[in-house]
Amino acid sequence: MKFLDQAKVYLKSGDGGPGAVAFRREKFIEFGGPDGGDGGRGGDVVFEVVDGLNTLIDYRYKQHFKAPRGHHGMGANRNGARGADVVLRVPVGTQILDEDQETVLLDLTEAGQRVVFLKGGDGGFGNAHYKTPTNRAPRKCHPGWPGQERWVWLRLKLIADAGLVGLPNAGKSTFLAATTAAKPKIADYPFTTLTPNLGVVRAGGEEFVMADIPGLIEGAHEGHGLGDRFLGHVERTRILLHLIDGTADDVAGAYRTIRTELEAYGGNLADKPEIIGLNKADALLDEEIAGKKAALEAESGAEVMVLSGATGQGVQQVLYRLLTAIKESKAAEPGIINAPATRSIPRPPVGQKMAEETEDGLVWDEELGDWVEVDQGAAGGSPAAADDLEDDLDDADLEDGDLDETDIDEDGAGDAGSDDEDESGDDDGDADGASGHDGDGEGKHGDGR
Ligand SMILES: Nc1nc2c(ncn2[C@@H]2O[C@H](COP(=O)(O)OP(=O)(O)OP(=O)(O)O)[C@@H](O)[C@H]2O)c(=O)[nH]1
Ligand SMILES: [Mg+2]
Repeated sequence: MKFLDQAKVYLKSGDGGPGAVAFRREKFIEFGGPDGGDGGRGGDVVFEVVDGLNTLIDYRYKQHFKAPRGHHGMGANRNGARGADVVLRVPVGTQILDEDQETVLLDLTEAGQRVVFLKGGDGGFGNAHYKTPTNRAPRKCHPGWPGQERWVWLRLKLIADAGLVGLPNAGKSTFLAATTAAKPKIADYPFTTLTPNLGVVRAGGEEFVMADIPGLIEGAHEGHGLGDRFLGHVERTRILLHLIDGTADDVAGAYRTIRTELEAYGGNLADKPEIIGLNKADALLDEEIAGKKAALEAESGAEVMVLSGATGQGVQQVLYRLLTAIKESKAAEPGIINAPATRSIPRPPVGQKMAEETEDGLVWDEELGDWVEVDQGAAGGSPAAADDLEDDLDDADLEDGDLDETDIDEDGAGDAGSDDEDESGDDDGDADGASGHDGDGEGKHGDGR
């Protein structure tokens, strides 16, 4: 099954059904009175956490979820039926984020959990409800209350006890394959792993879950390589195993690169306990091991374990360390590790389009296939652009105006205005700036932004 860990969906709960206006009509019963029933409630939007699911792939194919409205009321005091609920089944570890991708609205961490996220609107009253001693034949009913609607992001953060981090090719997947039954892809080129893998480690009669994520490179927090968004999958782990390729020349540099990325990612990652492993020891001479271990220890200020995922050397000791730390952490904090909302470089998930513009002033450029900054100058009406233009115009006037044909002509009064440019002030400047692009500038730009 394909892996997808974020999706944007539209949710709407059902509107309430309208009440009815009806009167009892029966032979020999005069003035039977109002008997319009109430409308039914609209359906709710419900999240249900299911076991055995570890992807949000279903939400790539269907992104709009609308619960049906409540049925209308009817005569003879019959109330409308309520609308059916819409149930979204999500994997354990899914967070529901607001459109800003920062506010966590729901954190679904337990299998079987069921949360009503949007309530359906209440049904309206029928006319039977409105009868009073003074108005015994009301022709009034309520149309029902609307449901709620909103766009939300679903973000899956896998739940594992230990997480593997490191540069590409550090041997993370090899380590996972050696210690668990998982069969991740392993190859001697960077970015072999494209999506996270989970495996269950059995050590010393106990088990824990380990997560292998794609490698990080320098600048991952700016979107380089595969970016840092897969780091979300180790946010809930209790400990990180940081593997360093021993065959690399600069092991200290490799360690530093990853630490920088962990810090840049934010959340709780940089503060997580970490075990440092100098990997691929089988391919190194003893003196190389000693030198590189010392370099790493000097850089990190912590103990460095030497191992080889390929031959199994030192692996048991690492597992034992991991298990001990996990047990300690579980004793101190039995619940699932809280994962704060972290925002990585927004990228539209495959097959989905994101909002036109992000808060950072970035727009998605279809052709470039990347986020680009909004060109403030092109927007025309921005004060900075207007000021620049004003300066240009002033300069041009003083120097007998190269710009005359282009911009100053349009002002008409440009030359006259230049005499008292200081008094005429910013307002003119703004108007000029806008008029360069479209005559009625301000209002238009105001709407546009
Ligand atoms: N000699 C030796 N080679 C290893 C060891 N562990 C991994 N390798 C080799 O290193 C290469 C990369 O291993 P992977 O396990 O795919 O590395 P990774 O960290 O998962 O890489 P990405 O998924 O690209 O981030 C493969 O060719 C492995 O055979 C080891 O302990 N010793
Ligand atoms: Mg890998």
